[in-house]
Amino acid sequence: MAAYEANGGYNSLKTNIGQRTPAECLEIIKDSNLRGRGGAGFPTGMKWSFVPMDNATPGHKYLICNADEMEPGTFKDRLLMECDPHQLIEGMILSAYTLQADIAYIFIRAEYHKAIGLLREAITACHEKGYLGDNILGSGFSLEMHVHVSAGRYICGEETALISSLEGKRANPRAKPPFPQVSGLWGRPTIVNNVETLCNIHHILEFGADWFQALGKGEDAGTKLYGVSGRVKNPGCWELPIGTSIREIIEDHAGGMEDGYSLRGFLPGGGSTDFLTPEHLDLAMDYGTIGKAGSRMGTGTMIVLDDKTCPIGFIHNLTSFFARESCGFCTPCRDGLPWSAQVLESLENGDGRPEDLETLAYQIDYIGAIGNTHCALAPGAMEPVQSALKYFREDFEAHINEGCCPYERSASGGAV
Ligand code: L3W
Repeated sequence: MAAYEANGGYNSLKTNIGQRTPAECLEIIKDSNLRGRGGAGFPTGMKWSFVPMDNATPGHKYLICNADEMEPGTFKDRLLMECDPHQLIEGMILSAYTLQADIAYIFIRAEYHKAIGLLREAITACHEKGYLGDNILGSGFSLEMHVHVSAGRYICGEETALISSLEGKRANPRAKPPFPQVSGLWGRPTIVNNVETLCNIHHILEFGADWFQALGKGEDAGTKLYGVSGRVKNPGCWELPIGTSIREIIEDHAGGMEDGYSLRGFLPGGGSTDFLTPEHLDLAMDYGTIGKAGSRMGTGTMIVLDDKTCPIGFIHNLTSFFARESCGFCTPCRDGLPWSAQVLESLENGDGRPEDLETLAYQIDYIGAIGNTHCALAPGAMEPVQSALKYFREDFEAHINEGCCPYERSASGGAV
C-alpha cells in the first residue's frame, strides 16, 4: 500500500469517487474506446451502458473480475495481480462506483496462490484506509469485495459459466441473451471484465479519454500486455502501445528465435486463435488488423511455432486440452473434440489415412461453427486446427505418406 500510494496510487479514487457522478465516469470510459482485454475485445463502455441504472428493482448489482486465466500460453493477468494487486483493486472500486455495483468478486484461478494471498492482503489494507467497505471516503458509496478461488476448469473463464460456478452450480455456460449485464449473478445485473481491462479504468478516469486514446498506435486505444512463449530467446510479457507490430514484439522484445530455429508460424492470442505466418510479421497487433488477417488478437499472448516442432503434435496437444476442458453440455463439443484429438493423435503417430483429412475438414465445419455449439469453447478450439490445415498441409500429407512423424525422424538422425 505504501509503495502504491507513493507512486500516485488511489489518487484517482480520491479525485473521482463522490466528485464525478457515475454517469460522468461512464461517459469517460465510453469516450476512451477501451476494449475488453480478455480475448473478445468487446467495447467496455458499451458493455457497461447495458446495465440498468434506474434502480427500478431494488437489489444488488455485481462486478466480477475474471481472473480465471487458463488460456494456453497466457500469463499476463497473473503478472498484473502478483506485481501490482492494488492497481486491480483501485480499478475495480471505480468500476463498481461507475456501475453502482455494491458487491465485487475476483474469480481467480486456484493455482495462482501468490496472487490470491496478495489480493487478500491488499483488500484488508483497503478496509483499513477506508477505500473499501461502508461509505468509501465519505462518498456515500459502499462496496464489499471478495476473492473467490475457482475450482479449476477452463470453462469458468466464459462469463456465464463463471456465474454458474459462483452460484455454487456446475460450471455450464448459459444461453445469451439475456446477457449478464441485465440478468447475471443470481439474476441481477452483473458486469464481468478481465483483469487487464479493469486495471485500465482508474488511469482513464485520472488522465482522461484523450490521453488513453493517444497511447495506442493505430485504430485501438491504450496499451496492451503482449506476451511471447515458444523457442524465442527471451520469452516474456511487455506492456506496449496497442497496435505495436508483431515483428517488434517477437524480434525486439522476445529477442527473435533461438539460434538454430526459424519461425514457422504463431498463434497471436492464446491457444484458441488461428495461426498466422512470417508473412504477417509486419501487421499491427490490434483487434481489427489481426481480424482482417484471418485470426483474432485474443489475449495478445503469442505462442510461437518453430521449424523443428511438429505442427500436428502442437495442435494435438491443444485439442486434447480443450477436449478435456469441455463442460460436456453439448454434443459437438463433448464428443467432437475428443474425436478430433484422436484423429490428430493418429496422424501425429504416422497411423493416419488420407481420408482423415476429410474427417478433420468435416469436424472443422461442424464443431467450429458458432451456433452449432452452446458456447465459444469448441469453435475456438478448432481455430488452430483449421489454420494448421491451411498453412501446414504438407506436414499432414508427409505424416500420412511416410507413416511416421518426420520431425521425430530427423531428431533421431533418421530412425523412428
Ligand atoms: C451485450 C451483446 N453484451 C457480446 C459481451 C458479453 C461479454 C463480452 C464478450 O469469450 C473470447 C473467446 C475465447 N449485448 C453482446 C454483449 N457481449 N455481445 O461482450 O463476449 P463474447 O461472447 O464475444 O466473448 P466471450 O464469451 O467473453 C472471450 C477468447 O476470448 N480467448 C480466451 C480467453 C480466455 C481467457 C482466460 O483464460 N481467462 O481470457 C482467447 O482468444 O476463445 O472467443 O462480456 O457479455 N450483443
